[in-house]
Amino acid sequence: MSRSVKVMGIVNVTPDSFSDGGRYLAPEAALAHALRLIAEGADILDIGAESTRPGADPVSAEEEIARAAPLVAAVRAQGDVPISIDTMKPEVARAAVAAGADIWNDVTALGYSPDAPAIAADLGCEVVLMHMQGEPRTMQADPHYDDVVAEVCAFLQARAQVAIDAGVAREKIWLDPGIGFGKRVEHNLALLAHLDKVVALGFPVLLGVSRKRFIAALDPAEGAALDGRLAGSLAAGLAGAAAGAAALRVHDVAQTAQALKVWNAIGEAR
Ligand code: HH2
Repeated sequence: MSRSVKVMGIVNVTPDSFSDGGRYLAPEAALAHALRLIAEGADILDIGAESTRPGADPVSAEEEIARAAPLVAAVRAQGDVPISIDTMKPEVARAAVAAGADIWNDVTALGYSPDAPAIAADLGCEVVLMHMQGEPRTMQADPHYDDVVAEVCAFLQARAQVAIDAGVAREKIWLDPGIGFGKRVEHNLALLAHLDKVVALGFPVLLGVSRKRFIAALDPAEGAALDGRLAGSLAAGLAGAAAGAAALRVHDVAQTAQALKVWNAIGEAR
């Protein structure tokens, strides 16, 4: 049986993202990058204007909107690929949806401000609710769990209920275990090994493993450099696909699309 796992291509318009910060900050470079990812097979584009890497400096809503909204509008003007806005701030989500975004990807699972769930309902867009322990600046200082899989599942289920209670339609909700967000290597591996438990919560699951640091921890020699993490990103992404992930959030769209094509073809031959 084959499943169609979507590829979400990452477009970071930030000066400091961990893997591609600064590269696509200029509007023309960002649009060209977005269009290249679509040509390479991205089913969704995830546009982010604030880095969430450990230790990253916060960005004002005005600055985030100034970076992201024109790009959302420019991509929207070129076609109808679903666009997601990677932000924790409701006002940025609102501006991005007004510019044509379809999905609010929120690493705080609508927890940035008390009015975030109601604003998501009002916007009527899809929402990605991601798990994070702590906040980006300090989350890797000392993450601790008694049972990481159970705690992440309980958190995601609770946040989905908060969203539904605020008026977000159930079918518009995605869940994401938040690989690397307040998690040690063993926590990330446990979540990947038991991703089926997150899938069993009954919502589509988005998985972000692309170029993340746990890959370097498993292969320090190759993975120290970001461009040495592609093979590990593909391995982790396919493990997620096999566990039932609905979409993979990736930097390397062409390579991920090819890996999924081969994986799908094998599934179809079964
Ligand atoms: N990871 C990052 C950012 N946003 N959103 C979701 N839903 N899931 C993730 O795993 C996730 C995310 C971090 O990656 P990146 O965008 O490359 O870096 P930065 O946050 O430094 O911009």
